[in-house]
Amino acid sequence: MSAATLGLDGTVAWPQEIAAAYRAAGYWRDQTLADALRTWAARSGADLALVCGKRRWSYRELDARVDRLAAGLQTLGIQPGARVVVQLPNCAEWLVVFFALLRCGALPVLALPAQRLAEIGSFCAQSAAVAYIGAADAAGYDYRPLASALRACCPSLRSVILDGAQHPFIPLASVDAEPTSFAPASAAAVALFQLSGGSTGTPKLIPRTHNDYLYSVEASASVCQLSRASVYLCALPMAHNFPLSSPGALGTLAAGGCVVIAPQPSPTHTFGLIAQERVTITALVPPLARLWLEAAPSHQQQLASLDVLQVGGAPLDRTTAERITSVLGCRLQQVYGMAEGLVNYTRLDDPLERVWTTQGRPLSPADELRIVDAEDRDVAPGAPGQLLTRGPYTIRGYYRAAEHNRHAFTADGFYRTGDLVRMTADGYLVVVGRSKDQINRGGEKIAAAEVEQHLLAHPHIQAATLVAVPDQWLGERACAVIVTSVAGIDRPTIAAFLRSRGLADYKIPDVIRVVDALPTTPVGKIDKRQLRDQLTAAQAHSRRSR
Ligand code: OOB
Repeated sequence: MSAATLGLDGTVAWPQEIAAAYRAAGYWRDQTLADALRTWAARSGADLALVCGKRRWSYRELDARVDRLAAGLQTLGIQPGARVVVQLPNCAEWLVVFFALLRCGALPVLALPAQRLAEIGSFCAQSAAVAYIGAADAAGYDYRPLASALRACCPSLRSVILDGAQHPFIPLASVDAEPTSFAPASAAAVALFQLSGGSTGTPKLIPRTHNDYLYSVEASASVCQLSRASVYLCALPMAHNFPLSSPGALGTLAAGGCVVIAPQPSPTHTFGLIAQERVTITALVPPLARLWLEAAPSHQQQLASLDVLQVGGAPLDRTTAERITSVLGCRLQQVYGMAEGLVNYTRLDDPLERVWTTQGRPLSPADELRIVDAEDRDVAPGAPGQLLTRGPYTIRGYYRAAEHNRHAFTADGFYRTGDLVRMTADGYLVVVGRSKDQINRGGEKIAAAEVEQHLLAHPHIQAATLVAVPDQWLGERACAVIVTSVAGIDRPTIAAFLRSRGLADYKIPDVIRVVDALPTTPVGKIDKRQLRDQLTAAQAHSRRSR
């Protein structure tokens, strides 16, 4: 940690001279995100800012609602600097809550609707959150028991605010007060927390400052050529960095466009909206892009306004990439990004071959990339290696995680992405694999260690490991390989056990394999590579013999 400074608040700041250089270059403008919304509202006042169901709000209306909620949050005692875990489904309230917290100086921790007590409890504990803001129910799930359990297990939580709930919770609609003014926050301070996909037992909090986040939002809007005419469909969960900031909902507002919010990303929930609102751009993960491709031929007319489809979050195969351009009749943009910062885009005027076969190049001229071998030595040009990066919107450390940061960052502040990439002669990245112990289940990230810990808590599981197996639809699925002395430990038993421990559904292993012993490497570690190879070969064999 030689070059960076560890703040008293548990965040790692950029070294002063580098921060000064980012300001001098105009990347950091020292404006907070809450002030940015004010600027956008002053510029685009009467224009349509967002559409959600029957609600159609102008920029002025969005800004005014944010003012009232911010004042209401203050009357609840939410102070500047306080952390608040937000877990809302895609809806207009998501944006109002997000900006209202920023306006009153509080720091939203952006949780996903799919996360459950194990994850949300850990975020509350790690951030010492004073409040949780969620929904009573969404997509068929009742969040009230989770909210009650949080109250019981997180001593720092003082307010549990739920949209659509009554006593004993605080109904979101009741949090309202006459607008008031707030002391300005520093744009160099942490604005919000993203969550890491992780490779360790506990997902880490990613502190993003106003300066770095706003820069990535505005620069992304410019690379994606967003304008007043842009209509962005927010179909992926809004808390995720991709639909929020790459350029996503925030980039659209920065450009004066309109954000259309879809409750779910399936064709049933989106194609009608695309036609009705004349959507021009949206973002999907590869499995959803494939789902859209299947449904598109019979709905061609509905998709006529769609100009750009961004695909990212997980590897996109060339066949699907080609079909996006031919079947959907729109431009494809590959996006390779991470909640920690760095985002790469293919450019809208790139030749098709490049768009089909690479994951883009960095957003910013100030993004620094190194591709290195196991000893951190630069590999030969074009050779694959581990990607390290630092820059004006890539964090220098996870929140309150000094020990973990020692491994996750180099001494001179490069973030170890855990991705294996190669760089083409013209500076584009191709993601070829991964060195981190993670499963990328169609864009949803699963830290193997986290699930393994839960599996090992089962009284009849003596050894357990989680590995990725290839899947035609999702790219990868999670396979738990376990050693157990008891017959009849099957997937339903394990799924019920993991759910009872509060683990999100997407982290529950898709496949369970029982073995006598786990293979080990010469130093005695579990040999995941061997297991992966065996499972992949067995899968290919059973497919051939079917
Ligand atoms: C995005 O962010 P996260 O934090 O959920 O996941 C980051 C990781 C990357 O390190 C990489 O392993 C994988 O997801 N990934 C891709 C990819 N985009 C992300 N792997 C292959 N091809 C791609 N295009 O996933 C994210 C954040 C902002 C924008 C886009 C994606």
